[in-house]
Amino acid sequence: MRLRIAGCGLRISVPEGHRILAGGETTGTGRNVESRPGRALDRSFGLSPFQGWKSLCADTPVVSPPANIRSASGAEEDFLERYRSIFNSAIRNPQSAIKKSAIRNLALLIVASLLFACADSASSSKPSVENTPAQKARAETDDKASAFDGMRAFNHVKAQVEFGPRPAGSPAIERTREYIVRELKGYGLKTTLDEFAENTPLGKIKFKNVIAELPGESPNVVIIASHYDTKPFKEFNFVGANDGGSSTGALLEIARIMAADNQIRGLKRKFTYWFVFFDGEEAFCREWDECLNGNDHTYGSRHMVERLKKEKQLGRVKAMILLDMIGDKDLTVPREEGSSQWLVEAIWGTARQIGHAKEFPDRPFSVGDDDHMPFLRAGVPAVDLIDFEYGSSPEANDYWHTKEDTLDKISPVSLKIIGDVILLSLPSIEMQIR
Ligand code: 1BN
Ligand code: ZN
Repeated sequence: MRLRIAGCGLRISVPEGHRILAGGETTGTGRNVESRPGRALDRSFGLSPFQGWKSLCADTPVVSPPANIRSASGAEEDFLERYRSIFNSAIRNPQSAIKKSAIRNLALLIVASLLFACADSASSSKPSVENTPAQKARAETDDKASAFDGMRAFNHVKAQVEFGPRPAGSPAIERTREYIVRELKGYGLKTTLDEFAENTPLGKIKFKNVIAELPGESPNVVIIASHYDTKPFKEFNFVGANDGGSSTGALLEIARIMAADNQIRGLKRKFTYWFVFFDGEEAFCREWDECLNGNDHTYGSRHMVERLKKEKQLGRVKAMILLDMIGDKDLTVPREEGSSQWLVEAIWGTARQIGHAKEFPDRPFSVGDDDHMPFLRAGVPAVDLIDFEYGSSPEANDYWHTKEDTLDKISPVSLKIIGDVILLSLPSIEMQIR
């Protein structure tokens, strides 16, 4: 049973078998407290008084004692004893016992729950395991969105556009990089720069990939990535609101949410995550395959794969998810055919489940090449989420690589759809990785 408290959308739930009395007290047998299934204890909040209670805001996990302390530990016994005594005395002497002991304990519970719920409001995606059919059904209806903030992501796009054109090696990309690094470090993520130099059609250029790490239970890695450079054009100011800006904005917000899940809620993900911002995705020549025998592009992703191979670390990377051009107001992300199909199934399946089948249509699309390809070629499962219908009419792509790729074409709603779909796909992706 759940109590809703206006304000922060707080819900307080009562163990099965208990009812909420008119005065706010709870009653019941307490028999379900010991037997309730649940997920791991959120250690960061020292929750022992509330173990066994499903609680709080919509995105709060069931907080139950781990199996190893459920029957034996002193804390658990204390908890049970306190509630047994309240309920027993309530039955013996309903007037006085409920009023004194139960009200005091319920008040304590409400105050602590409020603190917990409000601290929790910046966090996001739910843990993946639902135990009973009822929990599964509830999870399916509750889990339609994450805490991803579309407006925050949009403001990151705006900030990038304000730096102006950001080709690899330019002063503006340096400022963009400083902005990205400042954000990532602000989320508490260990952030490193991988610097390298390559010959390009414009001579030797220095590139820098930005990598932020969120450690998980396993050293094995899932990469979520975007490129943050923009394509150089002499004839006009190309600010790449969608192409470079949108995916970078969305990735920063995904990183913030996942870091908050870890730091505020104490949730440790199964896998280590690397949030990777690639430099030098764009070709310096006008056409993608025009120069350097078709190698005038994807400088950052090719470098990362080569480096991981050299350092014998590539085997740790179990999946790579690439975002590219995902901010269009008219968001359409068809299934990228060259991508690993199990990742496509996981992501498009989640999109359908949470009500975004329109933005993630089931029809195929082939991008040919992008930053996911070096990973695929090296045997790493990878997927590209790219909306290549970015234009003046639904199927046109006439804003791509033009001066029309500006902030007014970008929507915080589209960015949030991408953020929600990615964050809510992760449990299914993690489950499929051995
Ligand atoms: C995506 C955005 N790409 C470049 N800017 C990769 C790409 C290259 C997509 C050629 C389609 C064709
Ligand atoms: Zn481009």
